[in-house]
Amino acid sequence: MKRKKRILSLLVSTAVGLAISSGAFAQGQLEKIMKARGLTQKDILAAAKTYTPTGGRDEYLAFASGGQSGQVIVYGIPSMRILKYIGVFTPEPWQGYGFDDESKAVLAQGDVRGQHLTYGDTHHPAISETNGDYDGQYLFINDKANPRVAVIDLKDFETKQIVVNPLFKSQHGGAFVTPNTEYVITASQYPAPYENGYVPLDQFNEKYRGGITYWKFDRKKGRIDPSKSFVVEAPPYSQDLSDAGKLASDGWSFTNSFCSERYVGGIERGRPPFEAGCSSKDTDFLHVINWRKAAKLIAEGKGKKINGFNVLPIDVAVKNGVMFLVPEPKSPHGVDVSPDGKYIIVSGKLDSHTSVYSFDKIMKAIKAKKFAGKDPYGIPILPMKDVLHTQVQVGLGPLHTQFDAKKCVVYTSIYVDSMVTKWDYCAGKVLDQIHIHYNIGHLMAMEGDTEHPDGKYLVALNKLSIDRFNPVGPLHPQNHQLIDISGKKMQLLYDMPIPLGEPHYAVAIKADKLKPEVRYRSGWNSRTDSRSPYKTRAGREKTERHCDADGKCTVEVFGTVIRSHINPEIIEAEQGDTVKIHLTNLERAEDEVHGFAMYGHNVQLSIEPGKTVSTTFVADQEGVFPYYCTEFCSALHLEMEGYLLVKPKGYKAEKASLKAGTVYTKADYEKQVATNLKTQKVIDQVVAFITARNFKDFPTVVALVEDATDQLGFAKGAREKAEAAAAKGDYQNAMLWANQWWQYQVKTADLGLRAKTYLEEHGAKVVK
Ligand code: K7E
Ligand code: CUA
Repeated sequence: MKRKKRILSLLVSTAVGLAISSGAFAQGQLEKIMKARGLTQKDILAAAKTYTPTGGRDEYLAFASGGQSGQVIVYGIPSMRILKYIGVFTPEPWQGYGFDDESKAVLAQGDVRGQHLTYGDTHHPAISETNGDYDGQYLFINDKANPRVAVIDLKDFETKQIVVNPLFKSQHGGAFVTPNTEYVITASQYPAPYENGYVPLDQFNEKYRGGITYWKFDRKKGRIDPSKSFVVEAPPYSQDLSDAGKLASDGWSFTNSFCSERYVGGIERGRPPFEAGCSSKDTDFLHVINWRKAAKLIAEGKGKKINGFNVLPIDVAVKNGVMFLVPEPKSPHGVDVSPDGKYIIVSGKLDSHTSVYSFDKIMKAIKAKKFAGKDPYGIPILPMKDVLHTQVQVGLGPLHTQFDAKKCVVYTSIYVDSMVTKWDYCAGKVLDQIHIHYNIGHLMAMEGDTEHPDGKYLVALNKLSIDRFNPVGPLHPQNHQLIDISGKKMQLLYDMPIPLGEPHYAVAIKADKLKPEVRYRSGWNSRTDSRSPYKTRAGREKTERHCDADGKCTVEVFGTVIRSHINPEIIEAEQGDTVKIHLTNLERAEDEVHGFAMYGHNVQLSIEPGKTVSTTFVADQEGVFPYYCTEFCSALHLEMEGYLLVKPKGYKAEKASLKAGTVYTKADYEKQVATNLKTQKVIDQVVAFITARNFKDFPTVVALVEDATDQLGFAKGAREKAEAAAAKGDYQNAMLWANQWWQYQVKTADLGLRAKTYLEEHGAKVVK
């Protein structure tokens, strides 16, 4: 009891930040809460390890596959707070992904055989590496269903490119990068003919093929270059996961397979199903590939082109010592290379062992030409016993392995037993086991597949959550479980439900390696990373209507958005016109995003500071179509609105002037001016506060000040218009412009106050 009290008071003093002397009250509070919520000391300890105080940041960022949602999920560790869903293969309206023309062009790159696809089955994200460690620049992810790879730039967490594999008809074993991201590796899964035509299944052995694709990544451009990419042809063995060699095994890659039986099902014809036929042999094949040599052969013209893509045929690969096979236990799943590159760990789903292969022994066997024979395609098979380092009994249904910071220590997911096994692959012994809820697939340790894993935390990515959360219908959330691996025994800390498709793989990077931007350069097309030709400056907004020789007309809007108006606010078109709207966000302040939604046209844009986005549609119905900003961006956000007016063909206006609304007088105008002059005094005080301090030492404040200066400039312009109208006795417009003058002042004050708060919170100093 005494010990328990001591732990408690320690916890309280650290967690609540109170000195021991004043801890008694908090301790009493804590005990009360623990009792009321039924929490144990273990729970409190777990909470202290994951709880991140308000405003706090996480040590790691995880990128998880969103499975068949076709997205990537970004969350923090250890808090397990979701930060973003990145639209990748699936439209995502909040981000305008798949709604603005710029991102539609990215999704269209992923069309397969003329078919536009609006989902993907994402499995394995990979962070770009430099010298075998995450560099935080790019993220890649595969689509298993439609063999594609997407490139996400971690400068802005946006999808920039989708490439389609023109040979494969499914693609699972990727994305995995080589140690300097020279290539992004993806392997086919279900064998199929490379060509797109019909080939009967009785030609399976001869015409159906697997393969491993090495996508050349052009880091300067930040894009994959398909013309320099290639496929190493492989037998129809149902290739599964891959991993790239590193250090000792750099230049090589490893891909396993689960149906070297080459079985073809047909359950409806009375044949045993695939599952029986694909698991009948005791072993399948690990493919060991010298990708560096393969790349050289392709460069020398030793490959051939199929569907316009480079292919290294099996016979050329075999003749040049590019491909070897190693038997691996029954229907394996994961293949993982150790941080030093010396060992390759393979887990057989139907075996209770993991098999550790020695790269050194593999090389020795190859050098000595010590083969156990050849497969039907002439590929040399290395004798299993000669290249095995050890086999360890880890539990039933081992799948994937991740590496700890501690030498030789690894974690393997055990699917059937719902466990994680911690074991030593050098000495070949089990160290610890922990139960998982339920049926773990992949698992992720911090930077756990690099040359320098961080250890600390492990996340179990589970296939089922069953009874772990409040029930929400037959479709359950997915369950990511956070485990503390810093001690000798693993400790379960937290369950995080994710309401998106199956979590396959995830990768976690130290957060301080990421350097995302907070705004775009002005007028930026974020998808091509270049200045948009539609960039529009303040005061240069315009709407044009041009018609071609066939009388087809286009209304083209070059507009801007800034708190709190969309310019233009009225767009006119004739029924049948094509409407193109380009909008540039003029804001420079952090997080000042505007949205743009329009009635009835499937238009929803996200316009982050500096970004230019476009939408194109046909105004095929006459009518009135309001549009508005979809982000609550300021006090007058609801007023951030406008109308698209689509007139019937040949419509003639009765009167050309706009005269709706309230009528204002000289008194109204003068009252508004008095308010504005008072507001200016407040602004002057804030400006005095800022300029008296070393604000130039704070880039965030400098940006805010620039933005505020802009707004104040706009205020000046509006004031001039108001005064000009008043001089002419036009109090209607004088009042409206005086009001607009005030709106700009409010925005200036808002920015100024944000800057002032920042300076106060960051200890700015008074300068002389
Ligand atoms: Cu779900 Cu890597 Cu596609 Cu295993 S994979 S679990
Ligand atoms: Cu911009 Cu609301």
